[in-house]
Amino acid sequence: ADTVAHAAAGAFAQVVPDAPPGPLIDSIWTADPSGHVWDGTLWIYPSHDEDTGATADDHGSHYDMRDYHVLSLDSLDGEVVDHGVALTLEQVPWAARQLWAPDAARRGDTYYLYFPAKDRDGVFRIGVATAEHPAGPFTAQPEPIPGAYSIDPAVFTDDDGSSYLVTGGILGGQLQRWRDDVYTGVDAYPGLDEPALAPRIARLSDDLLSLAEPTRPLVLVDDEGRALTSRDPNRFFEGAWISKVGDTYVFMYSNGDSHQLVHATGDSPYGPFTYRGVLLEPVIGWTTHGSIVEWHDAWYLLYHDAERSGRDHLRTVRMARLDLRPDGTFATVRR
Ligand code: FUB
Repeated sequence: ADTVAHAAAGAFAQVVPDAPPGPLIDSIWTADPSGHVWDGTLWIYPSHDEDTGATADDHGSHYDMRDYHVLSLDSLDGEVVDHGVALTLEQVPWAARQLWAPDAARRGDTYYLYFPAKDRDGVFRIGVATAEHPAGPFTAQPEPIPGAYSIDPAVFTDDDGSSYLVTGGILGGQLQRWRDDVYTGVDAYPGLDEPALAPRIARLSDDLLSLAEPTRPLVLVDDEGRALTSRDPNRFFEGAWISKVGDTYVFMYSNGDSHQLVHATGDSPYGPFTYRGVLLEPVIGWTTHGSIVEWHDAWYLLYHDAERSGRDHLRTVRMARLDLRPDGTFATVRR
């Protein structure tokens, strides 16, 4: 893969910036950044947005991505490196279109890229590909991961070495078309006063290529332990991410309609997670999605917006410093 260096000018915002921090990269459109610090380097696995001419609709057909690039950053004031194409749609035997938000993991000397794509029947599945280097090139497994579905895979590895895969997204992400791990093809949403659709979580097998157990719902609750309902503006929409801060598990996600990232905390990766508030004020653009990384003894938020293009599906990855409060929650990053 060809390697291109790009200055990360102004990439690091204060907690309360006057304007969004500068793009991490402006030579390509990037979104949905998943960050991992490995051997001191921040590796970023984003979606690679392109304008292919696909018609916009409620199912997100215009998010018509065809490959992945991997980015890296060696130091806080360093340059963002675009390591070029790491995996293409054509290299995934089962995938037909729409390489949406990815994540990555490492075990031993092997790197794993998890990604959603629509199969030839138009159903979002979750794939995995492996590489010997964090930037790839990645080789996809011939079939999607059995039992995993919908979009936005995120892998969390706990202190005991167990890794968990969390997925899900409603509307274009098709979570509403699954019941008890079976694809129904029917859009079925709970009533407004019923518990909202929940993302799905399962422990991964030791080789990180399959699920070790059936998925279960990751439930979000309010201060009184009641499940957030479909009516709740902070119900889960998409963009799951789990971090561990001390002994507390932090679940970050997009609540969709308000274009915010929000967060919840819990005592187990399986949840339940109690809603704790807004992490990032509304972005420009319909979607928002990101990750939390600890790097150089500080916490950072990676996220995207559509401010630079003015078009929902042509997005830009940014990074802002997070302020960890004494109670283990994060202060809101204001824009
Ligand atoms: O990038 C395509 C989709 O948009 C992602 O999978 C969602 O999280 C949203 O950001």
